[in-house]
Amino acid sequence: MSDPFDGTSDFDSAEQPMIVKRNEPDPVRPQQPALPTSAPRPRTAPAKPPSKFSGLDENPDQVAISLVGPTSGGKTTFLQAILKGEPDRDAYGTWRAIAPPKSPLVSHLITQSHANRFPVPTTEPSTEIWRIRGATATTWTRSKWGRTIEVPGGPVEFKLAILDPPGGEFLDPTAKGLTDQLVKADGLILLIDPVRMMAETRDEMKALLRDDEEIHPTFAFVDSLMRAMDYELAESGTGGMPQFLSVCVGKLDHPEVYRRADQLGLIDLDHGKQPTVPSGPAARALFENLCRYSVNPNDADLPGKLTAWFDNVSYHAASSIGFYLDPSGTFDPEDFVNVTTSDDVRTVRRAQPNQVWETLLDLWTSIKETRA
Ligand SMILES: Nc1nc2c(ncn2[C@@H]2O[C@H](COP(=O)(O)OP(=O)(O)O)[C@@H](O)[C@H]2O)c(=O)[nH]1
Ligand SMILES: [Mg+2]
Repeated sequence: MSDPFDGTSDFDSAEQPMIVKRNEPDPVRPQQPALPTSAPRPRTAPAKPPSKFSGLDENPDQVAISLVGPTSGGKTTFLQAILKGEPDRDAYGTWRAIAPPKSPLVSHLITQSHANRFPVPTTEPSTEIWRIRGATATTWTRSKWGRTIEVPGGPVEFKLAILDPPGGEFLDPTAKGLTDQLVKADGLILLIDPVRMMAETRDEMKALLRDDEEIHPTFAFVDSLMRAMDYELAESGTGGMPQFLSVCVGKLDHPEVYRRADQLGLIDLDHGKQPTVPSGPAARALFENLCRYSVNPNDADLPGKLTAWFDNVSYHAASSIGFYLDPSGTFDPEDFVNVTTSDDVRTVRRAQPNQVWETLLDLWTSIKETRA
């Protein structure tokens, strides 16, 4: 049997992006977003200190979510995917991100997206708020005479607090201006970068970094971040971390990451046009496997630490660029690598984000439902 990972994939043919026909929705697809695996425990929101970052103090009743992860872990690309993609409409309704178009971050993300390129590494810290606005999916109910009535989804909005720092900023627990913003968020997406954890990809990761850059091990990053947030929250006297945490394994499209997930039997090919690792137990199993076999032995302690710190943890696996699909929109296990490299320039053949919006919306749903 041929091995889809034997290096014969068409890495070098820089293809033009092409239009791919949307598949019909899967009729057995659930109509509502999946709930996180562990039912969130209701808790009283702690008194949060007032923010210097104005956007987070406006509409304090509105849920705010922020994205964290080590340098080069894929945060900026995840934001690019939010701008580019949308969630599965059948399950989540229609959503969009309203972002300041003239901000250097947003204009850069859009320019790079139009050129099918990854964003260049962040050098200036960005702090801004994006409004995530949607209409929840239409549902149907039965009238007392047995007629089917359409109940249109309502408009909803929450905040995505962008704290996109250049390398290493989160590692200094005294670095004000970042951790004091993070504690205002109701939910955190912790982006896990498998490429820095897996022995198969570690050298590739090093090659992508500049000479003066070092790879931050995942455990060291998360441990420092939690200690800094704990210090910020000390005054409000909470028990554990009050935020809802979504642990999101990123870069699923990477052939080695896909191979690991496939070997573990976690890939779902039946769900639609792209392979996915379903949120919940499957994504958790991938995360735990990456930690246990990480090139950095401390990472093995990460799953246990996170569940000790946070009461509400959910698990996802995503790719900001998605798998390459053939022009008919079909996944081909012999030709799914979505990044081509030519003269050191990395081009995305066609970005179709995988589970990025779903990760964001599942987290928002679990926060909203617990608060209701
Ligand atoms: N294959 C793949 N590579 C990714 C993905 N997201 C990010 N990367 C790679 O990781 C690098 C760093 O990503 P970036 O978003 O700048 O990380 P940040 O420092 O956390 O903002 C990118 O230049 C890409 O090479 C993804 O979804 N798939
Ligand atoms: Mg960045």
